[in-house]
Amino acid sequence: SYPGNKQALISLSDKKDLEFLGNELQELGYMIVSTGGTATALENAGISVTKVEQLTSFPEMLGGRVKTLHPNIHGGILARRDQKHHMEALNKHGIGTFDVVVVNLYPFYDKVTSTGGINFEDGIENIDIGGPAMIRAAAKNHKDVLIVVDSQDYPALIEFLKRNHNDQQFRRKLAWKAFQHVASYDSAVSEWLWKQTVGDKFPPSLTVPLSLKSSLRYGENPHQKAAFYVDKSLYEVNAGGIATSIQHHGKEMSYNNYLDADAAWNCVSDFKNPTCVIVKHTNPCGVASRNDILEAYRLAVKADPVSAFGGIVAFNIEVDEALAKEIREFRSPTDGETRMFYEIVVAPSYTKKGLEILRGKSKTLRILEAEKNEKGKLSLRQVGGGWLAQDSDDLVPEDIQFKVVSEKSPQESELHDAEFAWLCVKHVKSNAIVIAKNNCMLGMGSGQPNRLESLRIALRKAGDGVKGAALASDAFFPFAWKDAVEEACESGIGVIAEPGGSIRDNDAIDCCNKYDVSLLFTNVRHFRH
Ligand code: 93A
Repeated sequence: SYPGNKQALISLSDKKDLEFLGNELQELGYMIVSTGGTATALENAGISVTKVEQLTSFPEMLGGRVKTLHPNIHGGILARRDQKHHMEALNKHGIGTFDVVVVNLYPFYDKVTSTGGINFEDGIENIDIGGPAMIRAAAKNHKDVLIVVDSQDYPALIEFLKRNHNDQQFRRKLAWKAFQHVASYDSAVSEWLWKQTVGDKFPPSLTVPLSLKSSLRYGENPHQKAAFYVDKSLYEVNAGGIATSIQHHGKEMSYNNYLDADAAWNCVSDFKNPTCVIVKHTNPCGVASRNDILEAYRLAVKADPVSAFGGIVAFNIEVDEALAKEIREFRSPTDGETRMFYEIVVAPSYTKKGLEILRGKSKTLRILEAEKNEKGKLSLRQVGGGWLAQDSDDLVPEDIQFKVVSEKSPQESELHDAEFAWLCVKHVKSNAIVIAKNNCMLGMGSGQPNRLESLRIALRKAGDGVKGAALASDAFFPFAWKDAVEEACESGIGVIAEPGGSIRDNDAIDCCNKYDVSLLFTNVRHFRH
């Protein structure tokens, strides 16, 4: 031990930027103490390091299970510098204090979720014990020990040490982050163990800690305070989605922006062909798929230009120069003059030129780059005093059988239109009706407590386009005659897709037969409350 010297304890599984950290600490006069692999990596980088074994006079034991769990380590972390008897005890046993502790943990989550997975014993071996003990000890004693668990914080740590100004707020923030890190780690372990116990049975164990990503200016309305939390365990492995998106430009994302961007991104990600989705208030108001993405964009706007104005535009393919220009220049079809205005553009990637052009559209336009959401995730909704959990609705038309129940069978193109409408309707708030044709949404009705009203709204929006188009309904029609089915048939719709399952299904079938309309039952419902 080296009483009197400034000491840093470093034990890292993820050795990213270790060389930078080691060099800077050495420069600042720190003695560095490390565990096996970390010590080797430091030595290889030409940085002098003391091995933990030299301090503990114990070898790493039990195949590495016991490396740092020793009073010579934990005494040096936990001792209160302002308590005489603490410091006397350290002196008596020749233990030096640690001023800086830098630890990240065995990559448990990565290991157990790696393709193919790992067996139970290997899972157990990957549960880090010594690491969290050091992190918790240092975080508890943060008044005198700086605890760093994220390589992104190395520069700030070095800055802090150089400034040599005892800012307790900085120390507390690091300690907060350290406990978040350990909590997220432990919840990953507990969730994995739960799965080892019950298999993939529902419900899952829900211990995922949420980590503050950012405070938001306000919530849905200016008088509501708000913040954005991310699922820490997912965040760390980058499971895609809006929470981990990169913002390249524009005004700060708001609470409503996140909701809308999420809706748009989820919807556009469901389509395979090049697609543009425009969302307003979490509902897609324009959807079009085309090999020519410029045309898809124009069609998506034209579906409902009034709603699209101020909306969120999402693409499932890269935004290049030509597309960015089109987004920048396109004039509202309502007056042919006003350039379209948007809150957000979200896409999987941008070319350099594309990004540059979009940046020029407006100062405020938020430009997001997002990765596809992983499927099979939990969907959580809050209710007073609790949370509702369910599997996310991952079904796409390929998973569904469109069964013909009418006398008339749809043509190939009509069936395709029905599938397209079906994929759109899944993303519209219930009661949801979508009218589509030729890979383009023509009209939609959303959120009405009465399905007939949703239908009428959708019909009005679709206008003349209704003739021969496909209609999708997220749930069955409770009534047919002199109700939604008959009004749809009278409007000239060519094919209707709905789940079926009503006690009046036969009325719907008879009605479609009377008007010579094809009716498809999907057996699947897409309520979206
Ligand atoms: O097996 S442990 O639970 N027992 C320990 O005493 C211990 N001390 C540090 N794991 C332990 N560690 C972990 O080793 C750290 O959390 C870190 O992730 C890793 C660094 O090992 P190395 O420096 O040998 O690569």
